[in-house]
Amino acid sequence: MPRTALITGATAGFGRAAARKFIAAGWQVIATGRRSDRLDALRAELGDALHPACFDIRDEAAMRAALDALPERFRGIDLLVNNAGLAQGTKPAQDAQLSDWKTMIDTNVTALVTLTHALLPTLIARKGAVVNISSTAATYPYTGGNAYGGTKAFVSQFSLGLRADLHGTGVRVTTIEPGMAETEFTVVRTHGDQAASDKLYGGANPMTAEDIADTIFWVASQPAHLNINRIELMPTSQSFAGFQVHRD
Ligand code: NDP
Ligand code: 8X3
Repeated sequence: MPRTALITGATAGFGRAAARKFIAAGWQVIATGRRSDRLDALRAELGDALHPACFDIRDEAAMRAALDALPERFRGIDLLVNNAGLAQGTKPAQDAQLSDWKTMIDTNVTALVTLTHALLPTLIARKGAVVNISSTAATYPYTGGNAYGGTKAFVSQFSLGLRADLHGTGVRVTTIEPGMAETEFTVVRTHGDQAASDKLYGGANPMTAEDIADTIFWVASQPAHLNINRIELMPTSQSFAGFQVHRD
């Protein structure tokens, strides 16, 4: 019987690349997202090893209905990849939209903990694993990162807490903290500004969705006695800058 991964946010970016990677390696994948046309296309591409589950991850009732509706052969989930997430806005806090902050918190934090809580009994029964997609923004603040960085700091710290609580259960927990990777992330963040996305990534040789999918897969492929706690990765072109100083 193949192992089963539930990958949230599999209609684009890291999640879609991960769905392809895991299915190519013989896993079954439950792929989630809101865009049913993308999920249908992925099902057509990858075949019946993929189960599409279309729902807004912020909608707890829809999430639970999708879990309840899983076909029998997809119910034994061995791996939860909490990947669905987003940034909204690049403005400093004093100019940011509160609605953008709430969207990020609802998606990156509340939905992530809700799904994790729902799947813990299954994951414990199967000695499974959780991979949480955080960000370098969890550790390194930058102007305009405000609530996004806050949500990702939550994800990283929640992962460590989960790991402590799951001590002795055999369930593994890993946080992956990527830096700049070219996906639909910046188009979403800028509310649809493809030119801004092209400008950000242009000439920077950013990481790709496949780089992160390979990392998720590598984590999931480690032997049961080995837990990767945390991985931080960046493109070679990206590094650190100093503090800013305001002068009168
Ligand atoms: P994409 O925008 O390419 O993909 C995001 C995925 O999340 C989509 O499949 C989208 O599906 C899903 N998603 C977003 N909101 C919801 C929602 N309300 N309900 C269901 N699904 C949702 O971005 P990435 O692949 O880059 O991002 C994946 C994760 O990686 C995110 O958590 C992001 O914060 C993180 N990350 C990204 C980095 C980057 O540089 N790209 C770096 C570090 C971390 P749909 O729209 O169909 O619902
Ligand atoms: C996405 C990376 O640097 O845009 O998490 O915050 S960054």
